[in-house]
Amino acid sequence: MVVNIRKLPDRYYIMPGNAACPGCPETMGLRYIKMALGDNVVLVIPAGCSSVIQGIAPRSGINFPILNIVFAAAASAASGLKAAFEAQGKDVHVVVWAGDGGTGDIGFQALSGAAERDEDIIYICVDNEAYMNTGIQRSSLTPYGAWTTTTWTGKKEHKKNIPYILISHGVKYVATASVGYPTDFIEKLQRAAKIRGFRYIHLLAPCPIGWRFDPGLTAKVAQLAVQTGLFPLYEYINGVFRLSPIAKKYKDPKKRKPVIEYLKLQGRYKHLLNKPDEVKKIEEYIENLWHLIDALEKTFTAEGGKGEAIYRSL
Ligand SMILES: Cc1ncc(C[n+]2csc(CCOP(=O)(O)OP(=O)(O)O)c2C)c(N)n1
Ligand code: SF4
Ligand SMILES: [Mg+2]
Repeated sequence: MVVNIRKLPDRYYIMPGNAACPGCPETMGLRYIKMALGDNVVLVIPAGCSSVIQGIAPRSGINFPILNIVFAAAASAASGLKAAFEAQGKDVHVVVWAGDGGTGDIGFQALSGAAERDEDIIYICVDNEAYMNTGIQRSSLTPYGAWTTTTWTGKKEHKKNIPYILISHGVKYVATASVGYPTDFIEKLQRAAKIRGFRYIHLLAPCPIGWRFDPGLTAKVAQLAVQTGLFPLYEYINGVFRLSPIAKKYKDPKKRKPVIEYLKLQGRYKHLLNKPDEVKKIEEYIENLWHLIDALEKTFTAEGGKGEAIYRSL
């Protein structure tokens, strides 16, 4: 399945004059969801930037149905909503759209429970690597070295690997995506929509406010994360793992861009640009991440090359 983005519907899903900052990655991602899945979607959004962008009815900044829910309950509320639709005989995609704080920290128990029960929902983590809506506090998904208002000298711990944790739950579908590669994200959404059961997509969403970069560079920063090897793009469907076509070449360290190109665009890394030991720690993190990718590729293969056929059939 290859998507032609020009042929997808492009209505006013995100209304002009909404409350998002210029260059906001969350409005980009929300628009792609509707372009990919059409009108048969209800979103479940816990507290975060997107619930503010959405605004207050009847002057909503987002032009599709949304259930707002408390932080800890997004995945369980979505599970109940899906069951209610089923009881009414309605086939609706119930999609959670939650931040990294709402996913990796406060909503994690509900997420893990819904994954373990194989609830028939799509869960998307929109990962801007901090609690942006309340003033850029660190989350467990903030990366090593990054400045936030609660890590003034740079975070000392590495990012929690949520997609890997979800693969360990043995769910039907896990993918990583980046707002810098909309076609890849849309294709993943459409593949996920064809599967029943629990599906998880981790969407990297660089935030110009919290990461301290020029708002015109959101897509570029989102691409650089992939091109430096810091954010590998992949899919895991029914026990088969594969690197996404656009990300395959970054398996080879020589094809990756130097991570400093990514770091130097962002004010949140300003304090460590002249500290080679700190940059080295981030380079080592990238190496370790790719060792894990290598292990996943070797572990989750389909016999007789059936893996590619599974992907092509969806
Ligand atoms: C239980 C609870 N704790 C704290 C808050 C305050 N709060 C609202 S939005 C938010 C930040 C959300 O961060 P994230 O989930 O990463 O989404 P983002 O704002 O970055 O999109 C916080 C801490 C809350 N609403 N409920
Ligand atoms: S703080 Fe970042 S994620 Fe939140 S609305 Fe502004 S640009 Fe978007
Ligand atoms: Mg966040």
